[in-house]
Parts: sequence; C-alpha cells; structure tokens
Amino acid sequence: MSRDGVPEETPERAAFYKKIGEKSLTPLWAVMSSIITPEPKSGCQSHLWRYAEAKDYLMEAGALITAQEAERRVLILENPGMPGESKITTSLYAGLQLVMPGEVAPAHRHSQSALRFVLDGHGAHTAVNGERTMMEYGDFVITPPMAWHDHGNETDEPMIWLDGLDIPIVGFFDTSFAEGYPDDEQPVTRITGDSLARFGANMLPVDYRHEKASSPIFNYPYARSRDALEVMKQQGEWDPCHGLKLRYVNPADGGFAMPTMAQHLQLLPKNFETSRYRSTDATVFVAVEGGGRTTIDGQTFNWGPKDIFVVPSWKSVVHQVDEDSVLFSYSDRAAQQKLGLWREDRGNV
Ligand code: 1HN
Repeated sequence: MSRDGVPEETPERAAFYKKIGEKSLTPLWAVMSSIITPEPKSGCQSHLWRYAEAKDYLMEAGALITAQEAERRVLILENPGMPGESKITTSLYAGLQLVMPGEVAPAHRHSQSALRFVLDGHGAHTAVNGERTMMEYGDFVITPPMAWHDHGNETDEPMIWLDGLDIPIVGFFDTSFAEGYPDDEQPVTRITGDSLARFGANMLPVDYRHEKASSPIFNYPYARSRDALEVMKQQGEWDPCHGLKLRYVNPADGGFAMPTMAQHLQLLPKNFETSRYRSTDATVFVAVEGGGRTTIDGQTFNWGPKDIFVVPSWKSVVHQVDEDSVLFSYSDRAAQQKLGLWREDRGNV
C-alpha cells in the first residue's frame, strides 16, 4: 500500500487495468480512498466578493447587453476553486442580476428553484404565478420549480439582486427542464400582496391543502424579518455559534421555504464573536447591515454591507462584528437534511 492509501501499481496490474478499461471496467481499489473520504474534501474555496467592485462590472455589463437579449443579465459568482462550472459551492449557483429602468427580463420557467435577495434599488417587481411583488432592500423572494417568472423595472433606478439557484443539484440528477413563455410578461391575475395575506399572517386558508414542495409565500419582506430580530434582541438570549438566527419557513408545513435550499437571517450584536462552528452545508452569506470579519478555516475576510462570501462544507467559521450586524445566508441544508446527510459540529457549546 502506498502512502495515499492506493495499492501500488505493478506492471502486471497496469496492464490489467488497461485491458479491462477497454471493456468499461475499472478497479475500485485504485480510487476508493479518493471517492470515500473520512471527511468532506471539496474543490470549493472560501471567497469574498466585494459588492462595490462587482456592481461596477455589472453596470458595465448594463451598457453591453440588454436584459431582453441576455434573457437574464447576470454576472455569475463563480467559486475560484471550480472555474468554468457556474458554481459558488459544489451544489449551488449564485449570480448578481441587473434590471435597468424600463427593462423586462422575459417570462420563463424551469425545474431549478431560485431565490432572490434584493441589494439595490427599490420598487421593481418580479412576477410569480400571476402575482407581482415589489422588491425592497433585503427582501427574500422565491421562485418555485416550474413557476413562470419574469422581472420588470418601472422605476427610474437600476435594480440589483443576488440570485441563488440549485442548478448543480438539478444537473446532478439530470432533471433540468426549461421553457420560455410566449410573451415577455405573464398576465397579472392576482393582486400584489395576495400570497402574503393568505399565508403570511400565521393563518392558512381554511381548505388549503399543501401539496407543493415550496412555500406558498413568495416574498418574505425584510422589514418583517428584521423587526423580529430587533424584538428578540431585547431578550438577550444569544446562541454562542449563531447570535440570533431565524430560519425562513414554509408556513404550511414548518419546513424550509424551498425543497433544496435553506435560508436564514441572523443578527450579531455589536462586538459579538461567535464560537467556532462547522456544518456540512457549504453556505453563501450576504452582509445586510453592519460590518465585521469572518474567519474561515484560519483565513479572515473583512466585510461590510452587501459583500458576499462563501464558506465551504465542514470548514470552521467564526464571525466577529464591530456593530450590530445582519447576515442573510443560504445553503443546500434543506436537501441534505431530507437525505439524512447533514451534520454540524458546535464544538462544545
Ligand atoms: C433565472 O431564471 C434567473 O429568473 C436568474 O432571474 C438566474 C440562472 C440560470 C438559470 C436561470 C431569473 C438564472 C436563471
């Protein structure tokens, strides 16, 4: 046995591997230690994207191509450890999308789930299944699998948000379907605010039967989530690893808002330092308010509002903040928990 756990390759063995290779057969013992690792071993690297810098490039893209021509004018946040793969983590995609005043990103649908987290502008809309929602800073908006969706900006300011999709997961299962809508925009058939009224008031329509895998709410307004954290803050019960951390839920079943992706919003009070924490769900963080630094596996990243950073699977994380700070995050925890794969390590706290 050589040092990497792979049995030595003798000339006889090499000849044998070559011979059976022609028959689409290959020896497990030559690859076993690289496919079954004692701990997660990922190509995903820790990385931070400074929003101001990315926004400058996105605005430059705004002058190069219209939303109409691009279908979606997006700069992908591509993990430097996996170039060319359109991935921010092994299982997830992230991008920054720009919709200029007067533009429409045409209606389409696909089997990938999408989330939006609003970063710039206010009052542009996204339409999902016949209902429009106006988007404001920090709003978390979902597009369920195979739901028609289009975006439009009738304001006089550019609108920018972070897109998070489960593209690599859907690709892994070879289950991608997509189609365009015959018109740029789908007909508006429901009033704005309808889904939040029906499902977002701690109540459900009397005969509602929950059959879909995604939440019936498609905009979780930041104002509401932020207020909840502010009230909880007064109680002063801090989790050592997370500060105050809330999970976005599907109100119909208490599960995650989306079938594959989990989202959270957390508040870390001024001068808080979290305890070392790691979990198997590689996580994308967006700084919403405040400022501080996050140390991932010994490497420190300073961040301020709108900066985006990624923590790979099973790497330890410590956040330190200089002022009250809010972080939005998303990961594939929803999928991992359904499959019985998710693990965390809180140290001893
Ligand atoms: C998509 O549908 C949107 O609807 C954004 O805004 C990004 C990336 C890949 C595939 C579909 C959107 C996307 C996407």
